[in-house]
Amino acid sequence: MARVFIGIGSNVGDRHEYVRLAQRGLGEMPGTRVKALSRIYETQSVGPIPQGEYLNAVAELETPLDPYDLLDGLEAIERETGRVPRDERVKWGPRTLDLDVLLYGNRVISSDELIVPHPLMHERWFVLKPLADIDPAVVHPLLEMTVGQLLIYVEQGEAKQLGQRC
Ligand code: PH2
Ligand code: MG
Ligand code: MG
Repeated sequence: MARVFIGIGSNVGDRHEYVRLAQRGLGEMPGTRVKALSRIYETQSVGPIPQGEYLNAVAELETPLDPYDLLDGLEAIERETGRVPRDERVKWGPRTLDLDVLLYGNRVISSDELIVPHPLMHERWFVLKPLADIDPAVVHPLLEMTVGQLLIYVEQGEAKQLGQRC
């Protein structure tokens, strides 16, 4: 069983309904249990494309799925909300539902399909804040800092300098 954290984001349509659908869908993946859910935050969109505000949350899972089967499961839940397939999407564009693998235990993965830890998580308040709600002592395996420490860096505007190792 792996301890996994999933980032949840929605900024199109019935955002609350999509977040609820995500929370339910995560617990319906084979052998998977949702161990904790963060609060839900409304956040200004971050990135190059101006777009509506997001709802963001994080879920902690216990799952027997390997990272790639987990990714398939996340994409199936995204598709239930009508999200367009990966190859037709606008990078950084608005989305009904975005489910990202933030951390998969202490694993470090870098392939075409999947990068773990999520390469921008250490700079993003909308990821670190809900993750710290669940457990601020979780350690980022590349930066060897806790989520609580990373959140302080972000809130002080110093997180970008950490990025070289991710
Ligand atoms: N996701 C993005 C781009 N920008 N901004 C916020 N606030 N929340 C997100 O989930 C988000 C974003 C691409 O995945
Ligand atoms: Mg994302
Ligand atoms: Mg994504």
